[in-house]
Amino acid sequence: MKLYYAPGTCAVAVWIALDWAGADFEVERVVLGSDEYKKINPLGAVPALDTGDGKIKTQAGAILSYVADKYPEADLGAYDNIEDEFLFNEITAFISGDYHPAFWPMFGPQKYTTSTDEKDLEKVKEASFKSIDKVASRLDQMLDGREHVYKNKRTVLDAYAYILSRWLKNTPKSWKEYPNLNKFMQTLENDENVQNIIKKSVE
Ligand SMILES: N[C@@H](CCC(=O)N[C@@H](CS)C(=O)NCC(=O)O)C(=O)O
Repeated sequence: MKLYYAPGTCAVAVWIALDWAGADFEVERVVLGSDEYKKINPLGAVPALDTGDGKIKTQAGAILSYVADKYPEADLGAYDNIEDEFLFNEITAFISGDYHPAFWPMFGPQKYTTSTDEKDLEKVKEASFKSIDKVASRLDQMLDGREHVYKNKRTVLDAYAYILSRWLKNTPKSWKEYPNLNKFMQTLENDENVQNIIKKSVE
């Protein structure tokens, strides 16, 4: 199995999840949007996972769910009943569909305006800070009274929320300013395995 990744991206969450699952996998660093990588994922985005069946898997939320299902002994997914599975899918959709996209204008302001003026690009970034604060506040609320994103257990969603929340350091409000998120982040910041993966991913 091979994970395609780029440093600092949501693909590193998949790397952590595969590690937690005890999976046998290799990683390949790619250049986002390059012609070469578009042969793997036509959208040029990471993550992409090659599980060897001739079909490349994409979309972080779907891949993380796949990892949880493929390695049940690692117990990284939802509890087995319809309400708990719904909650897991709801949180996944929040992270993929609300949390992650809130950061896009900050990382790529040129995609959100036809202007090339630096001041206009800065304004797009500034506008994103409000949306980012909204979703980060929601995540903080979800973490109230618990150590994990999903209920009381470690799941692949912890890796997902952790990697994306590290991006808050590029906004005026770091994750330290969201009390529950801060506690959650500290736990993963102190996790040696997680930090080793982050180090390896930038090498
Ligand atoms: N919907 C995709 C979005 C993936 C995505 O935006 N990945 C970012 C890195 S975190 C990326 O590769 N951006 C480069 C690009 O889209 O060109 C998913 O959830 O996996």
